[in-house]
Amino acid sequence: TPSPAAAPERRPFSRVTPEDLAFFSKIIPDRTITDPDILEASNVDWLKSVSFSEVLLRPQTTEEVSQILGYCNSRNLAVSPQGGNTGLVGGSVPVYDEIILSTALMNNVLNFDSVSGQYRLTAPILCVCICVKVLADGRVLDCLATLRKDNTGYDLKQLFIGSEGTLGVITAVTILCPRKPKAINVGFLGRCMLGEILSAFEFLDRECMRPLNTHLKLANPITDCPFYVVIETSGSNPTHDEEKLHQFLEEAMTSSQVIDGTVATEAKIKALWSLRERVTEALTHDGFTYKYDISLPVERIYQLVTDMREHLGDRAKSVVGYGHVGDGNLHLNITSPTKDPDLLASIEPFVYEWTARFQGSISAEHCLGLKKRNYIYYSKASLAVALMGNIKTMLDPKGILNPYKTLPDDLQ
Ligand code: 2HG
Ligand code: ZN
Repeated sequence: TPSPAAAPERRPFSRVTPEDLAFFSKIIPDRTITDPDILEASNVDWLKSVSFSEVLLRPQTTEEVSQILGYCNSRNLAVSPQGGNTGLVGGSVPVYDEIILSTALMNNVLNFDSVSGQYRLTAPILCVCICVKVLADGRVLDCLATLRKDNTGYDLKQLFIGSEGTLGVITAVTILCPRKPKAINVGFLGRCMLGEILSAFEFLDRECMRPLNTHLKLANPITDCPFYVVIETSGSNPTHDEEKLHQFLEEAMTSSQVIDGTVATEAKIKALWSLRERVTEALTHDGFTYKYDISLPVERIYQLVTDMREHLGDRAKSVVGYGHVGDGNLHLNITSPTKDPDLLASIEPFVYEWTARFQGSISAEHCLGLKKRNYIYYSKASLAVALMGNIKTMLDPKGILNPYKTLPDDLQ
C-alpha cells in the first residue's frame, strides 16, 4: 500500500501544446520559459522534492496573471503557483507537469502611504498578505482595502491566506510597516527550563547546537544549557533600551531562570540570530530530515520532543526542537543519515496522534502541501474539511489550481 503522503495518480488535465506556448509567449514574451536548465530551480524545492514541469511563466502584472489563468481554465491546464519556493511540505513545486506560475517578478512597490505606514506591492510571496486577487477562471477579486476595520460581510481575503495557491493567485499585497527602530538589541540566553513567560521568544534546544557547530562551524557564545532563547528589543533610545535589557538579564539570572547570556548590538546581532535562523540549514547536512510543524498549548510545547526521543531511542540521529515559543509553535525535526521507511513508520502516525490528543495543530505555519494533505483530519473536524472542499469547488471548479495539495485525496 502506498503511504498516505505519496502523490495520487495524475488527473486527466490537458498537456501543454505548441499552440498553448504560442499563446503564453504572446502575453509574456521572454517570460515564457521552456529551457530545462532555467526550469530546474523551479522544479526542485528546498527539501529536494522534484517535479517535471516543462513550462515556467513569469508574469509581472495582475492583468497578465488574469489572462494566463483564464486561458488555463478554459484549456483545462493545471497550474502550480510558486512564490519563493522555500516550502517545506512539497506545496511549492508541481507534482507532475503542471505549469509553474511564478510570482518572482511581481516585486514592484506600487505605492507607499506615509501616514498609515502601508506599502502596496505586487506579490513576491504567496501567503503573507492582507489582500488577494485572481481566481482560477481569471476573474480579479480586489481585497486590497487598507482599512484597519471592515466588517462588511465575510472577510474573503482570509480564505486565501494559507490556501497555498489552491483557491487563487495572490498578485498584490498591502503590508503594514512600522517605523525603523533607532536601537536594536539582541539577547541570546541559556535557560534551564521553558515556562509560560516565554511570550515572544524564539528558542532552540541543546541538540540543535551539534549540527550548528559541526556542519556550519557556528560556536555557542555561552555555556552549555538545555535550552537557548533569542530575544530582540526594538526601541528609540539606545541607552535606555540597553539598560533595561541588562536589568532584565540580571534579574533573570538571580532568579536562576537564565543560566548564562550575552547581548549584542549592531554587527554581532546577525551572528546571534544565525544560531536560531540557520538550524534548518544545519540539519540538512545530517542527511535526511523528517519535519513537523506543530502548534500546542505553550505549557506542552516541549513535551512532544521528550516523548519522541524516548519513543525512538537510538534509531534517529537527532531529535531536535526549536521554534516560535511565543506562538506556541514547535518545529520538531528528526534526522537520519538517509531516508529510512522504518524510522518514518515509528514517527508517524505517533506524532499526529500525540498532537491530536492534546488538541494541537499538525501544521502551525508551513501548511499541508502535498506531504501532509491526508493528515488534515487529525486537526480539523470532518465538517470543516467538507466545507473547505465546497469552497474549493466554488472557486476552482475544474481543480486546476495547485492540484493534489492541501485537501485530502477524497476531496481532490
Ligand atoms: C523556522 O522557523 C522555519 O526556522 C523552518 O519555519 C522550520 O525547518 C523547519 O522545521
Ligand atoms: Zn518557523
